[in-house]
Amino acid sequence: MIKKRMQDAMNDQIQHEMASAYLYLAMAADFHAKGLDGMAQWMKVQTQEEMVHAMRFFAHIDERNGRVELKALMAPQKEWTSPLAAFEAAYKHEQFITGRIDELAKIAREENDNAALMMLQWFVNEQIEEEANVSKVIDLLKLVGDSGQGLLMADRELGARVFVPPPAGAAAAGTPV
Ligand code: OFO
Repeated sequence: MIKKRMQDAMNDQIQHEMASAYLYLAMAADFHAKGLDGMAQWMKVQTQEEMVHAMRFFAHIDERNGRVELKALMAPQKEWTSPLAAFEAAYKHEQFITGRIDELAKIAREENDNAALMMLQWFVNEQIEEEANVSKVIDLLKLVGDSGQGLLMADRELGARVFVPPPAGAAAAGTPV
């Protein structure tokens, strides 16, 4: 059975992952409103990934006989001044999430919770990818600068991103995807 301290920390993380999904969905809405449908698609895929992250924590708590407790979500920001500003905000947010995962791993070590530690290893790797993905887009947008044509090309490229659902049952503890 999962210990209360670990369960509480993971319930907080479900809230963080859902807040991430909400933030990226708000960015998608802003991109759609500005005619940047490719970037909106990129953010919608990111939203789906965040939901998968939340469900991994949900499954882990549940499978270890714990109690999932959902918390309130705040309304996200509605508008960003430019695509670069939005992706920079996303990058900053991912760095915050990486810090939360590190904190969870610290709690797991302190509680001698090897099951949680194994499950969290997936997230440690995932956060490297999350930060790298956003960072790549920031580099691209910096290259594009003020070029309208460049922005349209970047929009088309980012619109090619597709969501790959995890295999059935992969939300379980430590299952590699
Ligand atoms: Fe769940 O990784 Fe982004 O926030």
